[in-house]
Amino acid sequence: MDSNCITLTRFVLAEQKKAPGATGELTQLLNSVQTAVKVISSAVRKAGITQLFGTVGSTNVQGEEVKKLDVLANELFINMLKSSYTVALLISEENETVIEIETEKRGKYIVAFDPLDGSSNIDCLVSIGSIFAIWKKSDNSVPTLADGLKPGNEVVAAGYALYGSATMMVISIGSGVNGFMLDPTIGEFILTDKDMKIPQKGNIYSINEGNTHSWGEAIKEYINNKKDPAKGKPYSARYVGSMVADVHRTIKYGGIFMYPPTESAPNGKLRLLYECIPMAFIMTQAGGVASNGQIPILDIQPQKIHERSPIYLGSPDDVNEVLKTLQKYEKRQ
Ligand code: AMP
Ligand code: P6P
Repeated sequence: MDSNCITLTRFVLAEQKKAPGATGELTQLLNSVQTAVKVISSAVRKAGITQLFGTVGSTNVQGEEVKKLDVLANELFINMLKSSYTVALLISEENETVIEIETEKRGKYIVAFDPLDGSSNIDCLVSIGSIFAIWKKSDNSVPTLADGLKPGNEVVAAGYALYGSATMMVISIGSGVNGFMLDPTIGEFILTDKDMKIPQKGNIYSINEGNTHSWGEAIKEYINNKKDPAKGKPYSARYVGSMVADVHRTIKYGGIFMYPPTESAPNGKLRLLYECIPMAFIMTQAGGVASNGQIPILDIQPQKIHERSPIYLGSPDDVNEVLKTLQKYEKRQ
């Protein structure tokens, strides 16, 4: 046992001490997220035994079947964040409208989160995750919906938890990306992946090829090129169907993850505020690129809390290649 191990709690506190004038509110907020993730991790790992698999018989604002673990994860995030006295407004994938905070409990941060992403994979034990992004409210006025519609380039911190073969939290507070593995024997996240950086180029593409029929010509050409030995060593295809798992692999190994527009999702399927923006913030901090096909994800001005966006993210060389192909077809129109 390392008597001087860097826990997530210790790491965040050390980072706070480098921030002039910091009151400790952001640290408290990040620690409340950490607590929610630890409980979710425990619930996910024993869901089969405690009858937490299955559905609650309702659908959420996205029209998706709500799983029991979705409800638990959402309640955990809301309760831990509300009781941290650090947030003014919450936006959850599971809630149709913004979640307001009682005046006496309000703090200065706004958090958008997907409490359990990839929940269609829960019952077959495939990796799932939680995703969050944190902004600072610009003034002390009563929080309104407008406070929840900030662009990704105003994010203060973002992160995800991956409930995979191990539980890992990957976070960025604006100075790089760090990964922490949960040691269940002591209930602490331990720094295992310091200053994560994505390779400049990879050899893996990640996209749902079941949608091939409804891709644009540019994506069809790009994916065909990745498979064509005449164009170079073919890439490997990897697709989990849980954004957190696909993005984490992309950061670790390089390559590209894409969810382009499709017939059933003309603006892409992934939600801008609590999937695309946090993942784009982390990817950018890790030296990668994240675009909606036209502009960086972080530059998009959100209009609605559940709006969707196409997303192309990963190694700079790979994302820039797909953007060049998109622009080539754009010019032809
Ligand atoms: P606070 O008053 O503690 O909420 O912090 C004010 C600002 O200081 C935050 O919005 C961050 O920009 C910075 N800061 C505070 N805590 C941390 C931390 N743990 N890591 C990095 N930056 C921090
Ligand atoms: P599809 C999970 O439902 C999710 O929101 C993301 O985690 C994942 O990347 C995507 O949808 C998968 O969507 O249409 O490929 O099943």
